[in-house]
Amino acid sequence: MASTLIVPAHIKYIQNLGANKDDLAYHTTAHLRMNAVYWGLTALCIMGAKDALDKGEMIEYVMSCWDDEAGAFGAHPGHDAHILSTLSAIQILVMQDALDRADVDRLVQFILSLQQPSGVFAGDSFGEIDTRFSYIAVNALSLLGQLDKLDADRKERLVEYIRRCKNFDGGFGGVIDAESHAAQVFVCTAALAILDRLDVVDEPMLAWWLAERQLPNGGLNGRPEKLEDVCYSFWVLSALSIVEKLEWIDADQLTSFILSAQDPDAGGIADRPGDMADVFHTLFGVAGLSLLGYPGLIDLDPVYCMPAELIEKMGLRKRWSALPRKA
Ligand code: 3PZ
Ligand code: ZN
Repeated sequence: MASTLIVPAHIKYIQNLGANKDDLAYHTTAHLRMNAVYWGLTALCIMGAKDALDKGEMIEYVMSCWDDEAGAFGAHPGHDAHILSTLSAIQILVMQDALDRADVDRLVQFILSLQQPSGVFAGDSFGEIDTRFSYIAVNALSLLGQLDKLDADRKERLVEYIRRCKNFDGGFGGVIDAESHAAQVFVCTAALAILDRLDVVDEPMLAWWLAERQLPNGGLNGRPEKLEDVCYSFWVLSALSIVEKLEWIDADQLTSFILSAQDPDAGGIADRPGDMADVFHTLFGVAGLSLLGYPGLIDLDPVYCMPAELIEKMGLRKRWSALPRKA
């Protein structure tokens, strides 16, 4: 079992993901491709290896996913636009310093068109709702420098909807009356941070609920009675970071748990030890390690899940804390 982060293996793993275009897996995951590119690129950035993928090719791929009818990005060329692939595309363009390629006005129109009368955002024109999409909307508007297009009335309706997703335990659910779930806690807390409305969060109660997610094996679960999973390292740690209570979990134990989910041969990180690695858990594993102060990694902004230096430079930094990076 690996006791350190095997950076070269993970870089190679991410480079290989796009290489086998004849693989069945490449085609069955086309609906996730734009997100996968963001997950891979961000993981590389955190490991200080941003240039391991070709920048020009990546930008052309993103632009080939533009859905001109909708005015936003799909997950793969020819796919319908969705807010999730649109945020990933914007994040990639920002990280590759190519946001000038985006049609900002049409993107803003697309995003605003998804807000429902209740204040919440849908993911696409078919109208599935979930607080995830509200976070995605404010994150995307903010990265585009257009958060002011969410006028006072829209903003108030959104904040009220998020407030109504808050539960007695301090956590948040994905819709009103849904049970608290760590991923929903992250999206609601991060959305409120971007909107400068952290007053809505019951911070001590939420930090307590988040700290209780750590299990005896060091891993974190997403809600009571569930199994640990590497991706919750990020959902839970980022929310704890925003409420400045990262010290409430045992960092050494969680670090060991994440490291034990690595595939030391093929590279990549799985949801838990022994399972198959994927790019999603590879990103959220290294993102968690970055917030835990793991040596040699780049600082991550937990609100945007992008390199902290970049978010700072764009003037978008919100309140959060990280553990001191170890030598
Ligand atoms: C995974 N999606 O709906 S998904 C995702 N999950 O697109 C991507 N932890 O087959 C990968 N579980 C792997 N590569 C899993 C993204 C989910 C999250 C599922 C998962 C993660 C445990 C069961 C939802 C941002 C975007 C999307 C999500 C969360 C955050 C799957 C199952 C679902 C999905 C994709 C593959 C196992 C990778
Ligand atoms: Zn997971």
